[in-house]
Amino acid sequence: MTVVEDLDAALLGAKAIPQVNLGSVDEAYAVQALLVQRRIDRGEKMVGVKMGLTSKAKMAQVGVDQVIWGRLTDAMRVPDGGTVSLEGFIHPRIEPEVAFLVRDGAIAAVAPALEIIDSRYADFKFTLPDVIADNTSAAAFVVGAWSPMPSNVDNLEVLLEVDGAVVQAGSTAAILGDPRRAFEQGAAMAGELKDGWVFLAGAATAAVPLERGTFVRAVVEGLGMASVKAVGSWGS
Ligand code: OOG
Ligand code: MG
Repeated sequence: MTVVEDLDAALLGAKAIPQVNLGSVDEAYAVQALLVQRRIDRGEKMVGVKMGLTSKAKMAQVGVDQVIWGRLTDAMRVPDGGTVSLEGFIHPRIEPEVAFLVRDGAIAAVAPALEIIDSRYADFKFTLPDVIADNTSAAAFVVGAWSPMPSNVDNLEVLLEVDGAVVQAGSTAAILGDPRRAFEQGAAMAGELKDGWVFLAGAATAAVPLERGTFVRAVVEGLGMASVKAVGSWGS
């Protein structure tokens, strides 16, 4: 099987595969495009772009120190305050994000967000090309209420709470110094950002395992929160 088929089978069967050790970043983005195209062919729609490894906390957690980007589809979107079924995930983690709403190639609004990542590789272990090929571990995301862009978006406190307890704390300053920089880089890397798309700037803190039955919130100073409840169990 090809790498695209292997990654797609891992996604559909919720079963991790060994690292594939792709040779180059260009090859990896080509694999990602084909992988997501399979989802589009199954009826999903592109609804945005996500950045990955835009903070040192995230780079350190996965041992890869380059900014990457991936694709978001409507099937990954979970309503704010809704529930997400862990059925179908391999070993999900959750992390706090800042989301931007795209209009005319620019930022039209900002919202607190959560991303659920679920590497299709065993033990969440991958190289830079491998994680790019795996659509940057994208699995699901939640976007809170949109606000107009505040004057300060580069130094807002970010909290990740599980069942009311703070488990990660950081600042939007951790996202390339300013999450708007992630937007600029993402726009250049993705080549195109369409009106109405969601743009996730990348987590400001490390991710934590997403456990069944837990209620998770991302709280971003001045912007409010995004929340989700995890139901069902994962793993095989
Ligand atoms: C890669 C995805 C990174 C982020 O916000 O930095 C990412 C991973 O951690 O598996 O989504
Ligand atoms: Mg993320």
